[in-house]
Amino acid sequence: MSRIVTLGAAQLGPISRTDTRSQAVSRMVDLLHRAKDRGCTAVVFPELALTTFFPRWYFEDQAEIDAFFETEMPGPETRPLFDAAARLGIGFYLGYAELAVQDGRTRHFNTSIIVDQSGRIVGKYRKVHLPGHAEHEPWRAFQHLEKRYFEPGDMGFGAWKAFGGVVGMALCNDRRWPETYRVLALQGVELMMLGYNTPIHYPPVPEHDHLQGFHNHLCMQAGAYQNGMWVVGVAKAGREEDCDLLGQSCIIAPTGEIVAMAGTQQDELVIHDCDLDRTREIKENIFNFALHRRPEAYALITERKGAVVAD
Ligand code: ING
Repeated sequence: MSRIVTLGAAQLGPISRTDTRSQAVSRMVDLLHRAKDRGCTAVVFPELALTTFFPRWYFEDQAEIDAFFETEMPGPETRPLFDAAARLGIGFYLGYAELAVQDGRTRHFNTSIIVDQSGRIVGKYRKVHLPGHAEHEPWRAFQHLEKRYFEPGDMGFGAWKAFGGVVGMALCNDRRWPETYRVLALQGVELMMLGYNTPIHYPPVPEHDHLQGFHNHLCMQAGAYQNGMWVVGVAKAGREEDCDLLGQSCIIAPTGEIVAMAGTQQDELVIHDCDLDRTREIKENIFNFALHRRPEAYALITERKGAVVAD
């Protein structure tokens, strides 16, 4: 028995601050056409795929910040992406900055959606783990102000039936936290889609800069294996506004093996025929949760936020 779904990791190269959403969308439409030619069911685009990674700068004017956010999805500039996807019969994951008015309050989220092959939004996720800092820190070569510009996601980690399986989403820093994969896997997720914008230089610990690629794959490979899921991780890559962003977009099997990876730092489509039934090799054996997990021993994971050393 096999449930093959052909997935595309649709990596994007740099998006400059002056690039319009329409320019980013037309690059993504090109990738959709390439995906169609190669028989893809769905593709994964990066985090914040419509604009440059604006948290690298400190803004004081909220209007300047809000200009990077989408107030409707799809909107006039993103509708061509939805139309092309529906015309080609390809689903997609898209990361973007979401401005939402909820209960009379304006909210700002780092968001991703899953759109099915008919162009319908079937799921939305709002980034739970916001990295970086909330105040201007001029000592840094560049800022990482996600804690300033976004609120923590208020939807938790969801799972949706799509593309013939059970699909979950994450965004960038989420991929470094094992809880992300486990909460999805406890909902039966067989495929995690995620986009990332990861600077090579990490100002707090520059001696780890050369390890960014290793850590990127280490987290996703471990998450895939320990939860028996396919992971498609897709970069916004290359030198973007003088900041080098990690590429290495990849498709990882439930065994933890990287089965396909990008070889450039620009727009690139990486494809693999993913057999969703291969998740069973892991989920029904080495990581059979119902058989082997011991939740009664794990209470601290949800009860305690920071580490505490007993006296
Ligand atoms: N970016 C980075 C990430 O988690 C980061 C932040 C960079 C953390 C380098 C640690 C080291 O990949 C986002 N957008 O979360």
